[in-house]
Amino acid sequence: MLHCHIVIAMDTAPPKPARRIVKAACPHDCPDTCALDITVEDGRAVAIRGGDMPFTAGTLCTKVARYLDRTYAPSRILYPMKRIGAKGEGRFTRISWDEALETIAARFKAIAAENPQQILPVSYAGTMGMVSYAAMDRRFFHRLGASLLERTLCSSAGKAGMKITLGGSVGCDPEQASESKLILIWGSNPVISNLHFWSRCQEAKRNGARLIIIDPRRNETAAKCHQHIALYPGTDAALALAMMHVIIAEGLTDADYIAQYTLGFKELAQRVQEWTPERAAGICGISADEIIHLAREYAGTRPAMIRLNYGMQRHSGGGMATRTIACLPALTGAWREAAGGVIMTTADFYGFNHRALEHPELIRGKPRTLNLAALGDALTTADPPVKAAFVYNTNPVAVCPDSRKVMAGFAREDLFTVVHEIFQTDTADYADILLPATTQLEHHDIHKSYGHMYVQASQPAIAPLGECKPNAEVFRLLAARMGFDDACLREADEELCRQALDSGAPALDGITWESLKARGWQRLNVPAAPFANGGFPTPSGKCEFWSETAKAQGHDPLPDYTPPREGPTSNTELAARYPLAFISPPHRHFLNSSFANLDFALKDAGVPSLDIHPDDAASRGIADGAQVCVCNDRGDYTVRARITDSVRPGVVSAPSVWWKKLTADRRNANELTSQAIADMGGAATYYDCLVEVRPAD
Ligand SMILES: Nc1nc2c(c(=O)[nH]1)N[C@H]1C(S)=C(S)[C@@H](COP(=O)(O)OP(=O)(O)OC[C@H]3O[C@@H](n4cnc5c(=O)[nH]c(N)nc54)[C@H](O)[C@@H]3O)O[C@H]1N2
Ligand SMILES: Nc1nc2c(c(=O)[nH]1)N[C@H]1C(S)=C(S)[C@@H](COP(=O)(O)OP(=O)(O)OC[C@H]3O[C@@H](n4cnc5c(=O)[nH]c(N)nc54)[C@H](O)[C@@H]3O)O[C@H]1N2
Ligand SMILES: [Mo]
Repeated sequence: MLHCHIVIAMDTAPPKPARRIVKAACPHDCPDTCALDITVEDGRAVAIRGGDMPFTAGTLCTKVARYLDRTYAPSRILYPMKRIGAKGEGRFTRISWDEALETIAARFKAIAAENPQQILPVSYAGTMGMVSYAAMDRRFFHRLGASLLERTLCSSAGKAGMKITLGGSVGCDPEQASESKLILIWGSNPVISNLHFWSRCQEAKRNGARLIIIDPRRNETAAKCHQHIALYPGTDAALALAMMHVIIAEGLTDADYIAQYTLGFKELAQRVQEWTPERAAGICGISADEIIHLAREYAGTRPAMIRLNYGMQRHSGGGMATRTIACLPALTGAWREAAGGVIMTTADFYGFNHRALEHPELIRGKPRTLNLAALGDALTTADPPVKAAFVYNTNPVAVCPDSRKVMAGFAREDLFTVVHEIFQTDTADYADILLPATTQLEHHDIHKSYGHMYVQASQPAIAPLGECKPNAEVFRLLAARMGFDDACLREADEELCRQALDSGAPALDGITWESLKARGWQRLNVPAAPFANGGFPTPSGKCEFWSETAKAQGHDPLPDYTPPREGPTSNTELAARYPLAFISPPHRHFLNSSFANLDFALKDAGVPSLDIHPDDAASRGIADGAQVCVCNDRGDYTVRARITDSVRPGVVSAPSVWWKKLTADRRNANELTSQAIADMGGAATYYDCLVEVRPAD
């Protein structure tokens, strides 16, 4: 009997669930764009690991290692909803997709009949996949005749600066950094925001390289570098000009590289003559000796890599600063080695077919362009007014500057707002119609990176949860409801992935959607040392110290220093009232405002805080751990003071971006930041911001 029972039990035991590994890519806005291996059992994702793409090599950051908690979070939006409370209150009731699409189409048709430019797409970088970021959505809004949006929150100043000097968003390969002997980490915090580049730095360090970081605060990375140069925010161009002064004055240049592969050396030499180390030292708040030693060490070490990152270009002069620093490696010939040169973003190496993805020819006439960095003004003062906003891939109420104005805009009763989201963000609370979005595990996408040289295919591991839909699907459905019959508004996601690769760019030779899917990733065909023999994508093909492009845009054709708009020496009137420079860089446990609603990240993150130097705290009667009010003319918020000499005197720093509604005073750092734009690229200037800090009563 017993024997028989066992046999029967074995026969009826459920079959072992089929286990498979799906290759995906991290969609988040981070230079690393990690390869992901998702383990799926019975239709459920059960594990996430780093994939075998060489740059990210199997490791993930602490946030994305818990991406399954994001995908399966109980707080996900799973169904379309309509608002039943006041704007901003966050009360909704479930509706069908049919009702949601019908409501949106009816409102869009009515508004478009008056003037379609009264409709504004509001999107940014919630996902960096080409299908979800800029494809069917662009086609839809172009066909509709909506206002265009300049997407400028992050990097457009730096990209514009790079374009002037190097011809585009190109540079050396960050993966080569392990072979460098000197790495300048400039306006960058790789331990927090570029983890796999930091692994390369550590390898280099073990091989005897020196690491020097240039940053107003001793950030998490600075603590692990050999030297920290704590300059005043927004003064990097002055430092670079003085470095060039020393390099040229002391004959430390690579005359042969300059002669063959650069333009305008004579004019540059003349320009930097006036930039003595003493002059720059006064502006940067560092010593002339620091500058002289840095210049000598930089020019005298091979290979030498500069890792520029976006922190240094979130300033009024961010474009010019990037343009200026980018001149350094051509002066010393650092480009000759694969592990030398400068890199801010690798994005332009890809050569994806953006025209095919976005169909700009669907734009009729000349619609106006509104700038996301000034969304508050766009929603409150644009003429003709914005009457409908379709928000996706972004949480503007939390992340856009001067956010009191952004909230005032979204609170307008006459504004019709659609939000397509994974979670009920600060922005979602203002939606009239709230639509459920898929996470990366639930849709196809194709990825470039801005911090390495690999293309990746991201494949769905699981079916969409609830009634969630990917971005492209929502715009296909909406196009159909609007009666748009263009064939390109019906193309499927995988078709879009193929089109991204179909550009004829040599960098994409041998890379097809099918070959990408098989392996998950492929390296671009870009040589290890791309500019060893010149060949820059500038009009002259050379590194342009003198730039006609800059001149045509109304900028100085030569490298220069543009002071901060809100600086203690450049704006003394404002600094008398608000003497502290306020920066609000990425938090270790958040990804902009993503993850900032998830229990695990909030638990690790603690409470909103502000780093302040002991001298600045003492003169204001601020005790460590005290609640302080940070204020300027734009707004104020309350945070806990952390007294630390990791920020230089005169600078305060508040890790960001918190969801407003999850903080005690329902505010965040963007109460303070300004809508003023940078010198280039229409870019936001988050870190060009003066404040005062006082004990909160
Ligand atoms: N954990 C985590 N990782 C992230 C993000 C996140 O939110 N969290 N965000 C992602 C995104 S969207 C981006 S754009 C990147 C951002 O990452 P980075 O490009 O590295 O930029 P930031 O972190 O803004 O700034 C880097 C450093 O610049 C410093 N800095 C500020 N002003 C100046 C200045 O005037 N000069 C110099 N030399 N330094 C200055 C800051 O103190 C900071 O330490 O990180 C990505 N990765
Ligand atoms: N004070 C201050 N403010 C800053 C910064 C700072 O350093 N300081 N950094 C700035 C920078 S560098 C950046 S890049 C911006 C980032 O600003 P955003 O691009 O707005 O980034 P997130 O805050 O991560 O919000 C993205 C939203 O997109 C949603 N999302 C993700 N995937 C999808 C999808 O497939 N479909 C849809 N429909 N939605 C999706 C996410 O759930 C998330 O709520 O913030 C800027 N704001
Ligand atoms: Mo960013």
